[in-house]
Amino acid sequence: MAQRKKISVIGAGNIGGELAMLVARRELGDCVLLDIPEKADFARGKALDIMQTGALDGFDGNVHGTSDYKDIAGSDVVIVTAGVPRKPGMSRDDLLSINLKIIRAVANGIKENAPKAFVVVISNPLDAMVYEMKKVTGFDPKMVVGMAGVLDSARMQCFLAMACKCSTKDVRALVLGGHGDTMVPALGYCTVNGIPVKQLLPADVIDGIVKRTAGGGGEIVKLMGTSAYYAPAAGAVEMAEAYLRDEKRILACAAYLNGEYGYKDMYIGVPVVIGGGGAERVVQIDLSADEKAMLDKSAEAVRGLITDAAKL
Ligand code: NAI
Ligand code: 2OP
Repeated sequence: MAQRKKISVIGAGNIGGELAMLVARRELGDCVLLDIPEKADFARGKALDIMQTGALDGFDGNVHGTSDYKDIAGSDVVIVTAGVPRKPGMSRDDLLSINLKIIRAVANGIKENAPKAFVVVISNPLDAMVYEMKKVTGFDPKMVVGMAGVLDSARMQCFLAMACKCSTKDVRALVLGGHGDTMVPALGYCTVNGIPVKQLLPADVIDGIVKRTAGGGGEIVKLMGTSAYYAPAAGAVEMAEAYLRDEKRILACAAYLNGEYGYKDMYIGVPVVIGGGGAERVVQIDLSADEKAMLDKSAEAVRGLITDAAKL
């Protein structure tokens, strides 16, 4: 008999709750929502709330709240949102020491209980956290990826659609690099139904959109007092779905690089084919000299974080 897929979400906070809802709504499989023991009931409550939504909206699947890592056994996908989000005035990098301890504990839980899972890390600072996840689990790097590029690209698509006064469905954007102020919008690959945006918008408007994209997370933190969660959850589900359904999507993800783009032994946002084999292949694209210089700067910033993390 065919078995349902199992998707575990670590951290039942803002992103985790929205993720569990999306997993259930899209009927990707059964979902486990795990948080620390003090918040086990909170996770159980969210799980029940989501299952009751299924009775109204007509979707099936179990959602189970817990704090017991044994419950994630046999997971096909584990999505990690555990950690502290930014408060106004904080950078993602300010979260390094606190979230590093959390990610190490979570990585051990996944290693022991779900060794075959495709792991998608969301916790910040993203590129350092996903590197640590791979290091502690010792998993094949194809099975450990970070979610940020899909979110940053979606933000840029949204701003481009607003400026072009057109549907976001027709807009494609590609944002590479680390998930921080040094992210790199690859403008040559940003199009509206195939038309390069440079032909549709004046340079100063595009410059404004590039800056707004890089500050897109901070803009929301300032407005809400905490970080975004709807779009981050949607981005991670897109990656999980590409794996579960072997879609071979080309998505901007933080992937482990072993020489690609000239970087070794680090995670950074690049286009990656996501399918049943995980992060199956890094796609190498041509970048302008300016874009490559920006990517080098971004890689340097990520390398600095990884070096700091190794000392903690
Ligand atoms: P939140 O505070 O609403 O939820 C985090 C949850 O993690 C809490 O329920 C907390 O109890 C739980 N947690 C803490 N330690 C844990 C542990 N050891 N095991 C299991 N659960 C644990 O935060 P939110 O808004 O859901 O954000 C989560 C993370 O995602 C933050 O680090 C944030 O900066 C990051 N983020 C990343 C984005 C990206 O593009 N990669 C975008 C937006 C946020
Ligand atoms: C975001 O980009 C803060 O990483 C978080 O929304």
